[in-house]
Amino acid sequence: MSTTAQIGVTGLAVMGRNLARNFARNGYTVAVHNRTASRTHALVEEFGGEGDFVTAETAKEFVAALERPRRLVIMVKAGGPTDAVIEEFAPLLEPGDMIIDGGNAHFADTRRRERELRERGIHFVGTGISGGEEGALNGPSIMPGGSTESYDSLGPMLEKISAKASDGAPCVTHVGPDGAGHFVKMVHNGIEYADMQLIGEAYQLLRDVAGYSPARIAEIFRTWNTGRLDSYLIEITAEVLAHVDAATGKPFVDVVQDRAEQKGTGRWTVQIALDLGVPVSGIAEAVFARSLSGHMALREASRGLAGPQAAPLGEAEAAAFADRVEQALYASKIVSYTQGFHEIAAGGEEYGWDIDPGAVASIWRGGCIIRAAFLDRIRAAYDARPELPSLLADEAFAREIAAAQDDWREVLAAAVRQGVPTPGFAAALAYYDALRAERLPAALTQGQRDYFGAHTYRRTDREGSYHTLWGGDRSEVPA
Ligand code: NBP
Repeated sequence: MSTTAQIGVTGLAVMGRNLARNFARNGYTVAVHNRTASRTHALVEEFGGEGDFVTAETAKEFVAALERPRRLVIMVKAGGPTDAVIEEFAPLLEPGDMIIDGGNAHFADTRRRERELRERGIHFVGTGISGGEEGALNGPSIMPGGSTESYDSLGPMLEKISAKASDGAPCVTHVGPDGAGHFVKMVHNGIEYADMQLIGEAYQLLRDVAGYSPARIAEIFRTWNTGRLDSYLIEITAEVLAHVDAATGKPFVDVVQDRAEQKGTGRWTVQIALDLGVPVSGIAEAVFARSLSGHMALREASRGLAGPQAAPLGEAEAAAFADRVEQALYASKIVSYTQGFHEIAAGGEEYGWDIDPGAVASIWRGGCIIRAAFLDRIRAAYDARPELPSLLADEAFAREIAAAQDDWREVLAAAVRQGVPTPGFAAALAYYDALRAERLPAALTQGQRDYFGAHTYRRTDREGSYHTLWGGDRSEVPA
């Protein structure tokens, strides 16, 4: 066995197989390995002509096939399987070697693995990879964490196989140390949940309030995709809505069960946001909306509940309403990215990662599910002001929201009047209104907390903490 492979991939299901082919197509010699060897042989039989593969049946053979320092990519099911594979391979490695975990690991697991392997001199590079199987083959967006030293060795290879943005920039950057890459991938997926939810709400409003057919809505999404909403998700939404079910001749969207799953990274984004104290309300609503959709018994039991009676709009009104929905969708989208980037900043601060938000926006411009023209704008906002406290503080975004807000409110009012659930739009607008509010009812909350639990409060006009003697003469005492 020659030690010629520049990189190895173990775990050859859809993602690993396509990633291995991507490396090979880019001129790298790739060692390939899978727990079940038949997958390894199938890969080489089917795609061996695409480049140089070295097949390995055992872990020992696999490690022996790699040039040093070794670069070993794991693409197995996240969780226990990743630990099992690390356990199998780490004893065969030497200091300076690199293990790249391209699965959807929880960043806390990545931090643990990185720490444990660092003690053995091995670089562990938790790497977020987005773009599904298509992206893995033709160019994903890649979010590596781990040490700078490992990125020096891996960066050029990852840049080669990554997606390229419209300006040719590779969609990969060293996000930060240890779990930073998987953290950013997690938030990417949370934003993806929110984007999909907002698009779903726009669709439902066009269907129920404007009274449009799926085919007509597909046309509207196609038009939107030529403007500021230009994105992969809007593009595929038009495709899905235009699709007709071959078996029934009905719109495809009408024959698919309306229950979605929520698990993994979307849920983690919200759980971690709660731990960090970051209000990602739009992402949370997206996760909850999926959760609600899956509660079939609860939905069945609630079907008879009263709702408003409202007729669809007339033709001219419907067209005007569709334009308003575009405004509401765009404004809500700005808010969900604002929330996602806030979580990235908070995670970076908590774990000492020093993440460059402009670079993150930049590598999401190609390859990944949330790729969108809009990300160029986010990158520009952070490039202009690296310390931007919030995307809403960017003048250009603030101006756009100012222009959209009347329509945004109108759309929500129509949704409420007609009983169309729009939790994503509503959460986004509530976030916007709360942030810009002069006063929030949190003052009252503090008063209540002081009343029942002597939790104390701060005053607007003086330093210090205070408590009112609610049960006594109601005089105020310093706490
Ligand atoms: P799966 O997540 O379906 O995992 C299947 C692979 O894991 C097979 O190679 C299987 O080997 C291997 N494996 C398992 Br399961 N248990 C193992 C163990 N104990 N020891 C060794 N190998 C084990 O594959 P995937 O859909 O290609 O995804 C791979 C990773 O990429 C996952 O972490 C996923 O979350 C992530 N990801 C997926 C996508 C996507 O669109 N699918 C996108 C982005 C990231 P076997 O063949 O012997 O059973």
